[in-house]
Amino acid sequence: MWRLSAIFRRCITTSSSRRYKKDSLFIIHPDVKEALAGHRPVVALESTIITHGMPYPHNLSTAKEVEEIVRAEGAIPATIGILKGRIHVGLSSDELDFLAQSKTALKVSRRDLPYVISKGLSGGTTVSGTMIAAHRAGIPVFVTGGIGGVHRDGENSLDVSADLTELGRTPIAVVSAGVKSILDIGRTLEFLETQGVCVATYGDSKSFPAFFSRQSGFTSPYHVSSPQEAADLIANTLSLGLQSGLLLAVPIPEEHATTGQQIENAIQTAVTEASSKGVRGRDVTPFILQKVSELTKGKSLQANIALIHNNAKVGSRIACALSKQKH
Ligand code: PSU
Ligand code: MN
Repeated sequence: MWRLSAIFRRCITTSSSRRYKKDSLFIIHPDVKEALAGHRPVVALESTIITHGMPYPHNLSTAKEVEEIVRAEGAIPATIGILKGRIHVGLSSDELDFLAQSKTALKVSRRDLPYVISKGLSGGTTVSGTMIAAHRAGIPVFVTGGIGGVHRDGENSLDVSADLTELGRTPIAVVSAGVKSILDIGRTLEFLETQGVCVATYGDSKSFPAFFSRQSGFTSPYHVSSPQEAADLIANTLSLGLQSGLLLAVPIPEEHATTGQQIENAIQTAVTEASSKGVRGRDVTPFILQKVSELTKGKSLQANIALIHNNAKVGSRIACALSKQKH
């Protein structure tokens, strides 16, 4: 009798996640740890953009510039990535350098995490992978360039980024320049609605931005015009215990949006080439990004860098406004 009840107690107190949880899987950088403990603003940053989104050395310089912008705005940057099977929240300069030059780093979304960790591999975390780690570390604001979405022809291929389902299940605010027109923007917005994701454009436009251009032809469900208003959305998502994320879409600054039509043509060519070459699954987005940069002779890369800088500024201001609200 005693034995049985002891076993029963063990079963109800030892949930399977607790039994297998290893805190050493996460390494939180001391600066990030200190900021979180002091309830100071922290901004999470992804690393697939470093390992798969941009060529070396632009990937490294951009990653460092973005961290500097976050610091200049009064927040602490936490670039998230995987090194030898451990999830790092906040990377040192050498660690950033390693990921930027690595030829073997994997692209890590939710589904890749168990494998990469089991094998002790290294990788850049996508929006989905980064959201998971940021949430676990207690960082509600995450800045990136662009998120994944429903691919063109996605209604047939079912190529729908795990970023969208992650936004539906993890309460993190993702600050991005919207969705690239390499994707089906209309279906992406529909899917985000189904997933319960609160989508708002930041600034004075009501249009949902399309990464390289300020307009996508689609109106954003909502619109906020200050860091405070954006922080209110995040605070209320958290106080409602919604468990779903937010997408804050920041249009590319006007002065960098001029190459729109040229990039649009390059995207068309790249999407067609990806499909005729049989590029599939996780390779599609990196293939198209690289091709578009090549076709526009680096102009898309310059625009990409400019919008990430801007997102970092806006996201940091939102993180600062949110941290003031909480305390
Ligand atoms: N869009 C970009 N640059 C990027 C990505 C998307 O402009 O680097 C990366 C992000 O990490 C995003 C991922 O989470 O690609 C989406 O990949 P997929 O479409 O395979 O889900
Ligand atoms: Mn995909």
